[in-house]
Amino acid sequence: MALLPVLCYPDPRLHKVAKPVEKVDARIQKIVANMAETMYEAPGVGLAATQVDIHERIIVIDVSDEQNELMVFINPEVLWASPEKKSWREGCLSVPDFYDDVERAASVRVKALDLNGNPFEIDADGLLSVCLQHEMDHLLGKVFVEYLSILKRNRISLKMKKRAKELVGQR
Ligand code: K1U
Ligand code: ZN
Repeated sequence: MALLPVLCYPDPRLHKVAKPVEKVDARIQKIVANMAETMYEAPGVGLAATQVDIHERIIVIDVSDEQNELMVFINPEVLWASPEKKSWREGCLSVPDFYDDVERAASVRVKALDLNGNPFEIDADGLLSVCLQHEMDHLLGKVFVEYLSILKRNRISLKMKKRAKELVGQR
């Protein structure tokens, strides 16, 4: 297994639209294993393939307290979203150290393929619902800061660019 570098906002590659996985095979299983290792190491509760510069529809999530309940979603699709909305303070491994409130559907029903290529459906609410919607946005090239005001987004962009420059200067 390997740790994968996570792209940081405002990297333009975060805006690429991921393609569906055609076949769940050993290559995809290896990507999933590496994504899971990267998510746990960060640490995070989710990771979309887009964030590690792989533009295929793959998500890993673990919202358990012990971080020992890995969930894998290949080619995820929202079947239903509740009209009821809920606001949640979100973070993102591609926008480290920034957190802000985003309003999304309170509950969703999602269908996807598992690690063996078998279809399944899941009803999600709470953090799992938020995380699924956040990660599925990544697969569409959308980062959560795009829900914030243009002022906040520009401020985050500037701070992230400054931080990237400082990191290069330290090398
Ligand atoms: O997509 C990502 O970058 C992962 C992101 C998922 C997420 C978290 C919260 C709301 C919406 C989406 C993160 O995991 S950010 C890190 C984080 O929230 C966390 C880290 C360690 C323990 C618990 C939470
Ligand atoms: Zn994210």
